Amino acid sequence: PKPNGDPSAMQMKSYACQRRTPLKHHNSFLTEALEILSQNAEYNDNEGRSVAFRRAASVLKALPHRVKTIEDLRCLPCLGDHSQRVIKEILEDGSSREVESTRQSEQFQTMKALTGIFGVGVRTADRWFREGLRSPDDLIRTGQQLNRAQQAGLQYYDDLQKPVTKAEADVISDIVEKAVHAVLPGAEIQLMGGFRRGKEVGHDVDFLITHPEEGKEEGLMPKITNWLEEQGLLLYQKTTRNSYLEKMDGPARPPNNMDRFERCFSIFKLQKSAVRCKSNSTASVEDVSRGGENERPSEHHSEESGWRAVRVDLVVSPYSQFAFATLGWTGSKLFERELRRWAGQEKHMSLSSHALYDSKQNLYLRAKTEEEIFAYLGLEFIPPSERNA
Ligand code: 8DG
Ligand code: MN
Ligand code: MN
Repeated sequence: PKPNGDPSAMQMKSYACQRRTPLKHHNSFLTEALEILSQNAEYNDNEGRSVAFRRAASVLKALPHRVKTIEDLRCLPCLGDHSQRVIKEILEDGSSREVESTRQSEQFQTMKALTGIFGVGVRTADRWFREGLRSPDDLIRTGQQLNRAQQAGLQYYDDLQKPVTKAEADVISDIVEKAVHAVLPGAEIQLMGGFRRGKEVGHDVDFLITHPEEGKEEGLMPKITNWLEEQGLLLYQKTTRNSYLEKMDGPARPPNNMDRFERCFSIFKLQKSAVRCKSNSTASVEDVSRGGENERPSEHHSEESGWRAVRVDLVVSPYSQFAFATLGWTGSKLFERELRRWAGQEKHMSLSSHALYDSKQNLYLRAKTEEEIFAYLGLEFIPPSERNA
């Protein structure tokens, strides 16, 4: 490492997992623009392009100062011609024509609105767009075939569009803790995702659950969701086994013995009074456990009721995989992606939320903490609050 104080010592590393990326940074005026282009590429099923723009944005998030001139970009990694052109235009003219026309485009706005519905992915949204649909209302109006998730997504659309606050996440944490301990004493629950990285708001609340006695966690999820359902706290839930392996690990998925994560996508019914109580720090979970009043089957408007819908993700991990699961569910998504790319390309290892496999030694590396995993990977430990890549 070069000495501190020397400007050339400020060398930007090229993998996001080698850098510290705080939540608040100095270049939102540029990163928001690049992220529009990234999102648009994703809507057009161009993953390579999408990741390239996201990496470029991420480099700017890690800079300790605001970019003022194009000279400031010299020596920075991950900035392709296209990203540089966009940055240059914003620095010179205050905005980029490509970004602004993308933002205004009917396709972009429609895809944003439709993929914003819980249960709707890019494929489905794109099909609806090509059929002439433009908004959630259009889906209802034209009587589209919807699966159970999408029906819930529409029913609670307004609520789920509203950011979840940390205060709400804390109330949900108390509820999840109570549910888990009711069905499995001694279980451990950890808040994951954006809130673990220090975000003040999120689109959902993520939890990881385990038990120090390996095996005790098996079959836990249905017990948790049954308890929650009995208390009238769940508006929607779908529990899946193995979805992670199928979706994200592709052909290189680890062997069956690790196929054991249970995941639950859910929508909680959160009493607003509980959040107010919690803010006054007089909360009791009893306040939030009354449900059961009759709901209208159609769209829910939380202004008119005492509760709101909140997206919650629950994951159950065996204790032996807990460190990997913790690392894998903390995010950000780009940070995770870069960790796996680093492992594969630089270390000939394969990292997942279950395990770390060393291809050279032909063995799985055990870890009890995130710190150990970073060490195996030859990376400096990056705390969750600096993983906002
Ligand atoms: P937000 O909710 O505030 O918008 O941000 P977030 O908490 O960072 O995003 P998230 O969509 O809730 O995702 C949280 C982390 O969970 C993210 O870093 C990646 C991880 N994650 C998924 N899906 C899957 C999956 O199927 N498997 C694994 N291992 N991780 C996943 O989102
Ligand atoms: Mn989240
Ligand atoms: Mn989530």
